[in-house]
Amino acid sequence: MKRIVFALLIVTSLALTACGSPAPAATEPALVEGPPPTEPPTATQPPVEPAATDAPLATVGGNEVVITLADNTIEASQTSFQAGVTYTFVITNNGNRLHNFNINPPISVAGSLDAALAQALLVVNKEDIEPGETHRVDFTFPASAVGGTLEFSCLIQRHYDSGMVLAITVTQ
Ligand SMILES: [Cu+2]
Repeated sequence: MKRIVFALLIVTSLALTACGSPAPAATEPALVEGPPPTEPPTATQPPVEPAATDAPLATVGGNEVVITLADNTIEASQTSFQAGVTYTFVITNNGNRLHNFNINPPISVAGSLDAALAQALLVVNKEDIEPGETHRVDFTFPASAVGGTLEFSCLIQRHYDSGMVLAITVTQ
C-alpha cells in the first residue's frame, strides 16, 4: 500500500512539473528561417576522406614561437616548452642595432658569457637577424633540457646586462 501511494506521489509531482513549465519559445516568430532548401539531398554521396599520407600532422603552421628583439629588450609569445616537440622560432630584430638570439644557461650559472655561449642549445648569429630582418629556425628541446635553468638571451654583454634576457621552462 505504501508503495502505491509513493508511486502516485511521483506521478503527481511529475504531472505538476510538466504543467508548471510553459512550452519554450512557442510565441517567437519564425523570421530567422532561411530560404527553403532547393538542393537535392546529397546523402547518397560517400563522405570525403582526407588523403592518407605519412607526413606528421603537427609540423605545418603549428608551434610557432614569436621572438621580438629590440634595443635592448627581448619578448616571446611563450616561455614554457615541452621536450621532444619541434617549435618554429620566428625571430625579428625590431631594433636599430645588431642582436643575436640564444637559448642558453644564464651567464650566472655558466660562469661567463663565453661559457653560456658554448653551452647554448641554440645560437642565431647577429648576421642572420640584422635590423628589420626576420629569421625562422626549427628547434626541439632535448629531454636533457627538462627542468634545467635556461633562458632566451642576446649574448652581447651590454645588451644582456640591460635586460635582453628571458627565463624559460622546459617540461617533459
Ligand atoms: Cu643584443
